[in-house]
Amino acid sequence: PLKPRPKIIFVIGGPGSGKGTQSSKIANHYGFICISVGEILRKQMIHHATSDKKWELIAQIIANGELAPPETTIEELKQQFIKQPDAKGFIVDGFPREIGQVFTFEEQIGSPDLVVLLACSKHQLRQRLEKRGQQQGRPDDNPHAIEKRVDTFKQNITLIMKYYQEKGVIVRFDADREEEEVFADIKATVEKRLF
Ligand code: UP5
Ligand code: MG
Repeated sequence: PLKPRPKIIFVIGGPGSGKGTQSSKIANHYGFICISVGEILRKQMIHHATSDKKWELIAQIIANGELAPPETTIEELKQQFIKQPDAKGFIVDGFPREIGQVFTFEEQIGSPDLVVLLACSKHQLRQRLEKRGQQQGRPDDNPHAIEKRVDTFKQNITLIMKYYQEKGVIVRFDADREEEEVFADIKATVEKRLF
């Protein structure tokens, strides 16, 4: 018998909405592979930053809170899918970021079974990221880049939402709540829609 196609779940939302937190919870719970596009880009940029002009530029873009070139992003993401053909499912944290990426992913990889949208107030986003900035120092957790990341998200989310609403695959979650409360709701939705 044919193996079932791996499930694909996108987790999107503003910066600090809990994408990374919820994505790893879902992945752990269902034994899915978690792919964080932001993490991959950060790793690559640290690895190549001093030796490669392309990644030097991407490091600057990310530190500014803007979007990395879509070709590079898709290429990195595609590698992860190719590398792990036997996965039961993939959780993609922080992708797509703009409507062009929605189409490119669909052409080159496939369509998501579910899109989890984490809706979080701007106040809550800022508070979480400023706190993390003091503790960990991600290069883009400074007030200027945080504002830019929020703006970039706001500019792009409307078209993405509209597209997935028409397909009937997007579900919005109130992400201002406690981690566990948010996760319980996501789990109920995943169970209903994917299994
Ligand atoms: N936290 C989480 N949930 C909480 C809750 N319910 N209550 C209280 N606190 C909660 O969470 C953020 C912080 O809040 C953490 O300290 C957490 O403990 C706490 P996290 O789970 O990290 O949220 P997340 O949404 O993942 O926030 P993140 O900062 O990672 O979001 P971004 O969207 O900014 O970051 P990402 O890594 O996805 O992208 C970074 C950059 O990469 C982008 O700005 C862009 O430049 C680039 N990029 C692209 O160009 N293209 C892509 O496709 C992807 C990324
Ligand atoms: Mg994250």
